[in-house]
Amino acid sequence: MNAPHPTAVLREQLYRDMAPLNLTPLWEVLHALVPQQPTSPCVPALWKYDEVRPFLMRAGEAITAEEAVRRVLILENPALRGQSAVTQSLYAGLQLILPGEIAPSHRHTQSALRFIVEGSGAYTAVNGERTTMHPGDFIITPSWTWHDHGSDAGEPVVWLDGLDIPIIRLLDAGFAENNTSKAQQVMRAEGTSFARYGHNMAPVRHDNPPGITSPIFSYPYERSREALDKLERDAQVDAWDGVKLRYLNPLTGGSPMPTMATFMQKLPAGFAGQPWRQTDGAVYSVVEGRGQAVIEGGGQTWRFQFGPRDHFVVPSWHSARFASEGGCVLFSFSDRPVHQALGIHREERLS
Ligand code: 1HN
Repeated sequence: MNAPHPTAVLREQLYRDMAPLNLTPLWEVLHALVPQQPTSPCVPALWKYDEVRPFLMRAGEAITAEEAVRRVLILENPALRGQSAVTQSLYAGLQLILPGEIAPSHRHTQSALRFIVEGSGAYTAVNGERTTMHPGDFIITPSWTWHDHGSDAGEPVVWLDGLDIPIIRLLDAGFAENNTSKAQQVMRAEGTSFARYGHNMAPVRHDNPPGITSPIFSYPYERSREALDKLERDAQVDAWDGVKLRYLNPLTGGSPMPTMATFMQKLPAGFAGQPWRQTDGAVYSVVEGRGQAVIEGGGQTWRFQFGPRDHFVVPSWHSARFASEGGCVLFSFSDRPVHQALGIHREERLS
């Protein structure tokens, strides 16, 4: 047997001797620390609503919204089990509220979005104003705003929650507080914020200077759908995205909240999209119609057949392309504003 090379011995001895001082050599990990391109540990994943819904309803029998505080089944990335994360930076879950229930008022530094998946008539209250939920509506709960949910509906209501929990955890900047009352007091009539800021107009002397979150907290599906339909008919359809719009903070042109961007897109009937990739991993909620996503990364290929209310995730720097025979509508969210604020956002259109 050959004696170990003297430099190898020297190095092993160095590593062992300095370990008690919490010192470790960079040169052993440099390549992994600074990869030539993103090597996300996340994997693409699909949650079929038909398979998930029975478990949501069982959760409805197992625990009340009030006892749970939030009755949610977390969509965990299969490669990140136990981390309550759908990507390295984002959390996603499906929340159920049953008729007559209340999810009590609280606030936290994590920002949250809601995308209504099933049922109408539940409400969310944010900063003193209630908004009634309808499928396809997009609702925001900005950082540190009081929020509670309730339901006077005659049916179960389910929505997708998207939060920046892993980002706030990374920064160790999480604070939370419970309200003294279960449901916050209503201070404004429903629809006031939308009337003030949701029609390409704003109050002349408003007390809301442009801030980092949108003054609109509910973006109705009706309006988004109308815009997509018109553009599908009358404008050029993008070969990668179909017809895709992003949601706005109308006072700044930026994203509705500082950590998450949201999008709604329509793939016309017969659409067979070109592939793309981007550094922001994204979570999709299928609103209407059916289609196919082909996602590639790390030498592997995933093919997802999706239909209404299904959810799927496209991790950072995986290539993705979409196709739809009959046409479909997709909502999505990602951490793009963070990438953009840091000047590290990249996207590529492949073909
Ligand atoms: C939260 O406050 C809600 O308000 C939903 O509906 C999911 C997950 C983690 C932490 C807070 C909500 C949440 C959450």
